[in-house]
Amino acid sequence: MATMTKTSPKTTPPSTAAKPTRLPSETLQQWLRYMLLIREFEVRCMQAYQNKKIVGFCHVYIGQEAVAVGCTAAVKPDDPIITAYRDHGHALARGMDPKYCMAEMFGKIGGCAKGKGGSMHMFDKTHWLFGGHGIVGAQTPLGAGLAFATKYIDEVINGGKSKKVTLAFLGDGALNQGAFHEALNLAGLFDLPVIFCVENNGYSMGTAISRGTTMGHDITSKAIGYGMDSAVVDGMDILKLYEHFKPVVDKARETSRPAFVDIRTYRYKGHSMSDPRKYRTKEEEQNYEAEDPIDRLATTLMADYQWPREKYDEMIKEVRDQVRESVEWADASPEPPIDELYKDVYVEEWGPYKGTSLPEMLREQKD
Ligand SMILES: Cc1ncc(C[n+]2csc(CCOP(=O)(O)OP(=O)(O)O)c2C)c(N)n1
Ligand SMILES: [Mg+2]
Repeated sequence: MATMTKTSPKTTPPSTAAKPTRLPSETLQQWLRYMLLIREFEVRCMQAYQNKKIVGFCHVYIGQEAVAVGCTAAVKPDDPIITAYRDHGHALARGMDPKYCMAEMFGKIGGCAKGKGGSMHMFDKTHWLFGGHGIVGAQTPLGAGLAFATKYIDEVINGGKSKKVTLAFLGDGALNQGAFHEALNLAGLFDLPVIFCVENNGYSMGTAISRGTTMGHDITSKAIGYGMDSAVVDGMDILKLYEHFKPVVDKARETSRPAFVDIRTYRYKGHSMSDPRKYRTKEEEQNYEAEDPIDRLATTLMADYQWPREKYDEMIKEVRDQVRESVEWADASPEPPIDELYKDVYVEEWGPYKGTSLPEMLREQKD
């Protein structure tokens, strides 16, 4: 178990980092494609919501694309990831086929959770994505638990050859939840390789963090109390994000210690589909949109890597087609049959439902 003197927590301001190595053009193109995919996916979700193809809660990720794509790029494909309810971006960045993601949005059987979870519950076992959670902060102790499990398996079964790092994403609003503090405390005590990635978009629903919603002016001060390193990173510029986030991941893997990262970002749209955003000015939104993470990366590729404009147009078209196809696929996917209601609730079928499907039970009841 760790002692508080083991590491001296410190905050790393982005400006002090060494000059980044030039990443290959292909890597940047891949990131751009993922960011475009998320943006287009979300735009189509908003349309589908207005057309009542998607119902219930729906929180889109537009503006925050660089965070999911950049952070995911900094870990290995089999490092666990867990997040809150603004989760479509993480699922797509992790490699979920957009058709499974869209079918989940539509509540169809073809969805990643057979249409039983919807927007807030994207799960993908093959891509090590553990949700998608609707209760603010609830995923943070689960993130610590994932790190505990991977560390235990690595040390006890794999002889230290499979060190993993878990990314636990949360919003700035989750900083005030008790579960978050319990998770940080245990992660610090048990030396858990988990990074608490705060997607600090400045708002918890309609309340701005700048109004003083959480104690400590610099949110990284929370990490100090739990004996872990922290960093502040720019979430609107994927190159800067990767440059500062990757060393945090590498260190967590090497030292098996947790870390806390304040990722500065912005959501362009409302908290959810029913939010008219009256609590902030158009000017504020336009200022962020002028620094758009997708435009920024595309500009870098074209200006610094001589990537042709036609290739960008081609990429946009391919992504649009892919998302349109995913909408069509989701639309065509059937509704979940009624006996799905009692499946996937317990590992083993339980109680009165054991061995009997719901339609059979209803039939029996009628007789
Ligand atoms: C425990 C709990 N309290 C309240 C809510 C209602 N609620 C849903 S989202 C939200 C705001 C969270 O904001 P933040 O964590 O910053 O995430 P963001 O929406 O900005 O991504 C609240 C209060 C909830 N889902 N769970
Ligand atoms: Mg927020």
